Amino acid sequence: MVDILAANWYFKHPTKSYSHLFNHAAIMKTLDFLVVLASVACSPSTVSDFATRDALSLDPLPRRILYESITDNGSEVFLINEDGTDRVNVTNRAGYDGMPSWSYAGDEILFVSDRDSDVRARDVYIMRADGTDVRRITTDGAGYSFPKLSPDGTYIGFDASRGLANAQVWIMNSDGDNVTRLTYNDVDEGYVSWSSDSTKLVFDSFRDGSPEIYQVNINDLAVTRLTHFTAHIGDPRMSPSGTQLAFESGMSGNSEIYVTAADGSNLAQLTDNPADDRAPAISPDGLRVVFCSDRGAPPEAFELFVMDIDGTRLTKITNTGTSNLYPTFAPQGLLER
Ligand SMILES: [Ca+2]
Ligand SMILES: [Ca+2]
Repeated sequence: MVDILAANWYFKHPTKSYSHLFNHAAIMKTLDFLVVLASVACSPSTVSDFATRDALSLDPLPRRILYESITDNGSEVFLINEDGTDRVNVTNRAGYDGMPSWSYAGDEILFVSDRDSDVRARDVYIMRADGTDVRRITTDGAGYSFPKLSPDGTYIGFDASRGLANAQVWIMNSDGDNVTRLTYNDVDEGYVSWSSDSTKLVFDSFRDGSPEIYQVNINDLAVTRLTHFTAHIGDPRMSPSGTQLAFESGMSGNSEIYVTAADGSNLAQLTDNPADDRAPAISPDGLRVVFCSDRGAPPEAFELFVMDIDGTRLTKITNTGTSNLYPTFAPQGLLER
């Protein structure tokens, strides 16, 4: 569905842009280092314990985060490290480029852009993670939002109205063919994310009169309601491991970040701040959460924050004074670098 944050899409403020790209050499060097540690970990007894702990505590490279940021060029797709370093503008063109998500291998970025439309209609595109080799996937400009590649690479899940009165949940083949509608309601439904086995899509909807989180099976269209909080709730995101669900809700008075088990049980509140805390995503190892918040930001602006899965070690990682939206951690392949 078209998110509340969408109201900020065209909100423009001056900001810096960066053109440097992924430091692949450093990634490969660290990979070699971890291979050495892993070989040590295969040795007997206490050596393996120490080697494992050392490998974790060294945290050789910060996790990489993909997001949309509003700049002088309108929205752009950006990458940034979880410690706020190495911020890169991947798209760097006038017009809308946003709602980015990773391919499972982390080598490509799916996103929405109006680059080929005279009327700012948005289609789905894919590019290499360094911004090169942009390929157009859809051509009808049908209001595509939040496209996500399934972990097995077969499908793209998304929401769009496609001529209907409300946004609904759809899938299409990864090349844009065979568009199939998955939900049938007269309310907005969307902001999809995939289950780890590529068979289900989590989404938010007002279908039962209040905003809740649901899951649809792509094979038989069976829908399961995951939350029963009867309070404002949205921005659901299944964790890459498929074991945790992150979302925002106003159930405690204002928008806060929450995590549950994948079935909606075991609710945990991670933030407690009068600001608007939105759009959470969990890291592939389940240890960290990235989200956007207007705490300390100018009106209509959102900055990115990262915290541990228990809400501790909160760090602000952007400071643009504009809106930084829809963050997501790099997939496992890039995390274990
Ligand atoms: Ca742009
Ligand atoms: Ca809050």
